[in-house]
Amino acid sequence: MPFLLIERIFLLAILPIKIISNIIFESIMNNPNFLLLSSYKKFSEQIMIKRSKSFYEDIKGRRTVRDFSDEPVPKEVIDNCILAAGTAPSGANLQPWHFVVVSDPKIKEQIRKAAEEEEKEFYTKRAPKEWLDALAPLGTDEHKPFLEEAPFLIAIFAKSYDELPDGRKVKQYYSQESVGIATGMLITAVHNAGLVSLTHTPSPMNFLNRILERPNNERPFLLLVVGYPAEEAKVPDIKKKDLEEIATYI
Ligand code: IYR
Repeated sequence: MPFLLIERIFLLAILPIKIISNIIFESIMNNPNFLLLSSYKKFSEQIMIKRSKSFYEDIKGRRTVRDFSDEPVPKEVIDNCILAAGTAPSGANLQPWHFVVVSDPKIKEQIRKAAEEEEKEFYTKRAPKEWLDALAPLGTDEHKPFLEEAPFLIAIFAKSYDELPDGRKVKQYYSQESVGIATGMLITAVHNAGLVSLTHTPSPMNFLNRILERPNNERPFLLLVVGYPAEEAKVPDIKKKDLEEIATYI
């Protein structure tokens, strides 16, 4: 009997604490914190036109480069570019990306070896003629020396789900889209910093999980090769579509 009494008193004491903590939890969930948009700066129409034009003029000079110099690049530049990519919008702000920055020559060698094996299969067996014809203007083949020559390889992984420290799985939303946006911003940041890059997509890329020791919930999205262009670097003579071809205004 006294035991039951103690239990009852204990329950009575615990109950209000539980109720209050539930109310606090609910109010956090239902009332997200909002801050004033203090980072926004409005420009005049004239300045906007000037800025948009000058950004276009600059970004249209970006080229995908395959001839890299081995000249070292400060790590801080890469850090800043990844921080810029990390500001990308993402599904439910879950930021479903992970960037692995490779500068270790031994790891680069392993990546080159594995990529060239896959690429050999691709160019000699897997790729249909139609695909090889589409690639012909780029002059690509299974040889990927840039994977060892360039100072940095950034392997971008997309999380299909996230894992909490206690092992619970957290679903990610629009992971591919989010990581695609972040990768675009990374490429832009690298260009803005004064470097060149190559979006390399050996297919399949599962070997990146093995070599870079990434968990199963991360899938390789793209391998970005980053550095200075080699002296006399050449790029294919290809054109971008005009505005009328890529946009419709209604
Ligand atoms: N992954 C191969 C083939 C390749 C595919 C596309 I689509 C390209 O735009 C470029 C290359 C390679 O990297 O050579």
